[in-house]
Amino acid sequence: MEGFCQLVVVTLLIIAGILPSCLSQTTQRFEFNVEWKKVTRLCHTKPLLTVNGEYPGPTIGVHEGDHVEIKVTNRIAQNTTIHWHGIRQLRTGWADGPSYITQCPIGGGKSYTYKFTVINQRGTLWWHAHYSWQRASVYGAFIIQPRMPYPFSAPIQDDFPIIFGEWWNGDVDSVESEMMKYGGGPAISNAYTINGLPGPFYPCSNKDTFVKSVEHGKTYMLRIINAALNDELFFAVVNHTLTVVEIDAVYTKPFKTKAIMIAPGQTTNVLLTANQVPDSSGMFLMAAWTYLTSIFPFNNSTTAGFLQYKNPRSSADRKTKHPKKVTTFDPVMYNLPHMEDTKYYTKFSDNLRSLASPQYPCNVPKTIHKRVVTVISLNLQDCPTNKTCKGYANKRFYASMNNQSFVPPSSSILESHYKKLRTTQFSTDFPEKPRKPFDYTGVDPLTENMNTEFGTKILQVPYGTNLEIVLQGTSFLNVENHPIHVHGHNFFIVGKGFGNFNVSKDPAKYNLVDPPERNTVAVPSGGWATIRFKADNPGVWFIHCHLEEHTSWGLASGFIVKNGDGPSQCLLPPPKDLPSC
Ligand SMILES: *[C@@H]1O[C@H](CO)[C@@H](O)[C@H](O)[C@H]1NC(C)=O
Ligand SMILES: *[C@@H]1O[C@H](CO)[C@@H](O)[C@H](O)[C@H]1NC(C)=O
Ligand SMILES: *[C@@H]1O[C@H](CO)[C@@H](O)[C@H](O)[C@H]1NC(C)=O
Ligand SMILES: *[C@@H]1O[C@H](CO)[C@@H](O)[C@H](O)[C@H]1NC(C)=O
Ligand SMILES: *[C@@H]1O[C@H](CO)[C@@H](O)[C@H](O)[C@H]1NC(C)=O
Ligand SMILES: *[C@@H]1O[C@H](CO)[C@@H](O)[C@H](O)[C@H]1NC(C)=O
Ligand SMILES: *[C@@H]1O[C@H](CO)[C@@H](O)[C@H](O)[C@H]1NC(C)=O
Ligand SMILES: [Cu+2]
Repeated sequence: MEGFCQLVVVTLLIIAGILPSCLSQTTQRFEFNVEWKKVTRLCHTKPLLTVNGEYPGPTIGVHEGDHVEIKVTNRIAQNTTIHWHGIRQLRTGWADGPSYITQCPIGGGKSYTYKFTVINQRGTLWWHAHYSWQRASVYGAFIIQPRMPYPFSAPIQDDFPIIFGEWWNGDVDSVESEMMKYGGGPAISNAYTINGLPGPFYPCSNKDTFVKSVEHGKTYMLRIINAALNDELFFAVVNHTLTVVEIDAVYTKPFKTKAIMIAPGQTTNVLLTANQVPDSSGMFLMAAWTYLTSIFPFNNSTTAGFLQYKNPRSSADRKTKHPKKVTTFDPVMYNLPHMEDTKYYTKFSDNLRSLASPQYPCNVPKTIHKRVVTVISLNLQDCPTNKTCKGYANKRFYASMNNQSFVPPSSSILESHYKKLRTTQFSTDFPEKPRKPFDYTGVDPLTENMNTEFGTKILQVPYGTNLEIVLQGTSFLNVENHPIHVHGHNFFIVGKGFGNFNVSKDPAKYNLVDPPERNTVAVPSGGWATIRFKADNPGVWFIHCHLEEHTSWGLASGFIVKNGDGPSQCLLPPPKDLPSC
């Protein structure tokens, strides 16, 4: 069957005359060396895992329609993989990157070339390691230039990435291994960063501050990426308004806001016009801090950088070359919402709408073939006999979807699926609704049995299935906003709300006209979100919470999209250099 698939592909491509035009398309090649590099922040020097010694890693810049080949060479003793976050990977699931889902990891000293074509996507995405917690420092921007002019009129003077991350003074690998060993929460990071720089509010960090110079009267596009491991963030620029024009590489109806909320895994393009009158320093602060919905410890601190006006209209001479020393901190002045301002987040996310223009239509499935309702939950597992557990009440933390805590297999699910291997490494019986319904957001958590089941259960759907997934948050342990990321597909967020999803009244309120299209949805804290998409990409696709601690605890699953009828609906054969386990 698969052989037949391949044969037909080539034959039909030649008949259709597609092959020659494919061959003449632009191929963009990059080389990524995953290697250690000594880096100092907050006066702490440590070996940091990097790509090509850069932190953040190199920006990938391509054009819509380009074919991309990135040769990743692993120059460390540990395994690694890289994920091109948000790239659809149409029929090229082998290049998606999540370890043990679509590939075995790249071992030390080995290389693997990720090959894919950027089809019908434009804007800001990003890439990151997808092996254990390596993405703490192995990440960078993935920018797709459009073939057509922007659908907004403002002439853009310049555009630049604003990538949020987290810095630990210590070794990040041990943060994860400690957490998994004792079942407690992870050690919190020492700083948030903008483009790898914590900024002036941290000790010994004034010199590590991101500064972008701008010209008065000009408009800039900020390509904002949240690469932080475990924290959702608010971001704002003092005295400037932001106009949101794109999320997750999809244009939106433009709207103005004083601040954005961005969850790990998400990207947001905003326009900023440098139209303020600066003081003698010529500088305006930009800052990010936590959007807090969890009771878990977090770093109550602020990362900041500056816009530096090139020609301050103020008469005073500007002498400072270094960012001005900031001593007072006033979030209101900085345009930042209060950390626990869920109302602000709700209003902000209600404003996100697809552009839905003739050129950029919003192809939301109006009808569905299958609805899956999944509870996304934290869990408190009873401690194994004679073990020490450092979660709550001498138990250990886990997380789950429909009470299934995902255990990664030790070989590639995509490879097993493609080769039709008989395996007990995974099964396709993920429960399509909660087996034991309860009042998800109303339970008094600590009186409940919060244990979970462990396994590697995923869904399987035929090619072309219009799939609806209701992501239902819970009050187990605590209510919390979870950024759920789907690989291989964009989806439409057709509905959301607080409390429990009600199938007899909520679907009637769905937005099937211009819902936001993205690859990562921040599911309301103590509420639910419904996503819809056409499963039109044959392969195996990971779904998981983009808070890394929750993925480690098992808040993940996945789905197989089977091959369709024609050659254009078949997964391509695996590349020759695909790593093996
Ligand atoms: C949190 O942020 C402060 C700066 O406000 C920093 O000094 C500290 O190291 C950070 N980390 C922890 C674990 O508190
Ligand atoms: C922002 O604008 C207000 C007036 O609208 C002014 O009082 C304030 O000083 C400005 N802040 C900065 C940092 O320029
Ligand atoms: C963060 O720290 C500030 C200053 O210490 C404090 O006023 C505020 O309550 C803290 N916020 C949270 C959510 O802990
Ligand atoms: C737990 O420890 C006790 C005392 O050290 C021992 O008798 C018992 O066999 C242990 N149980 C298990 C399951 O290892
Ligand atoms: C989840 O599974 C565990 C282990 O089987 C069980 O004890 C618990 O009752 C289940 N919880 C729910 C909500 O289904
Ligand atoms: C769901 O909504 C219907 C219609 O409004 C209502 O009758 C029903 O009680 C609701 N169910 C729950 C569990 O709240
Ligand atoms: C790397 O991955 C392979 C394949 O899963 C595994 O056998 C090996 O133990 C891993 N190596 C390290 C250093 O973790
Ligand atoms: Cu989560």
